[in-house]
Amino acid sequence: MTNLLEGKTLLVTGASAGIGRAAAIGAARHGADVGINYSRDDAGAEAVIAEIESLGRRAIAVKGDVSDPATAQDFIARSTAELGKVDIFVNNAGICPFHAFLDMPVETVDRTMRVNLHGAYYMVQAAARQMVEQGHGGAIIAVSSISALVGGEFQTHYTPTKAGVHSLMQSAAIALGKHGIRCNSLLPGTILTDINKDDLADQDKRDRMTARIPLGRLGDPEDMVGPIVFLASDMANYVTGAALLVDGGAFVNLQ
Ligand code: NAD
Ligand code: RM4
Repeated sequence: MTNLLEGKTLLVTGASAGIGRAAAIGAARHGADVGINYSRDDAGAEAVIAEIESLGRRAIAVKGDVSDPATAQDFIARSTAELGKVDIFVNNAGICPFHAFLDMPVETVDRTMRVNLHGAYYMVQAAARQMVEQGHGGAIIAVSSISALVGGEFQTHYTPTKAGVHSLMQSAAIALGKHGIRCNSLLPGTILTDINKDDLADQDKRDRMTARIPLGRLGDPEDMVGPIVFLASDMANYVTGAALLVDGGAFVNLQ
């Protein structure tokens, strides 16, 4: 294991499970102290904190719903008070309640936009303010998606939020470049987590999705760790406004 994040403090949202959990623990393995936001799962968050501490790193969990702007202020303030600073911010929290287009409930559209897009905006802004105040730059990574580039029949509310967070990274890269803060998007393909457990319980769909992937398998949260650590680390010093597709080749596989 490298120490690419030695001496850095990384914060990540929605990290009691899935990709966020893998990012939090993976960053600690690479030397970072870690603050996690989570919405509901106290036991999951406690387990992540225990694992990070067992690696000899400091960790804090702060509960809160990212769709509330106050959660962003609270997460950044309490993490900074506990861990001293914020060097890297990973915006990961997200939902995808799969549903058909023509009868999509208004509440489902609103909630998905509020969590995925508004939540990202408030969090990224709060993290950036802290980084600017500290005065030594930083790195921001948004977990966008392959769905920023391609559509989904049951994701008409979701895919615009993933295109939106990537667009947020592009504009933030411009706004924050003068402060030495890099902003990039991670575009995962289909990764086996709770978000798509029900959707992929449909074996036909699962087989179709797998068949599209040149590397021959769906992704695992652990597959996201290297790309996130790279974008977070000084190895990516001249990378900003970029998007890194991590999908086993699914996107390019037309025929
Ligand atoms: P997941 O369901 O395991 O994780 C989502 C996390 O976000 C959970 O910990 C959940 O509690 C948290 N969360 C949900 N609403 C929240 C809120 N209001 N406030 C705070 N936290 C909240 O699924 P995942 O696949 O790990 O998803 C993480 C991110 O990765 C999401 O943004 C998702 O869009 C993105 N993504 C996932 C895939 C995939 O195939 N799994 C692919 C591309 C992008
Ligand atoms: C991703 C992508 C995956 C889906 C998840 C929920 O962005 O569309 O295929 O399973 O979202």
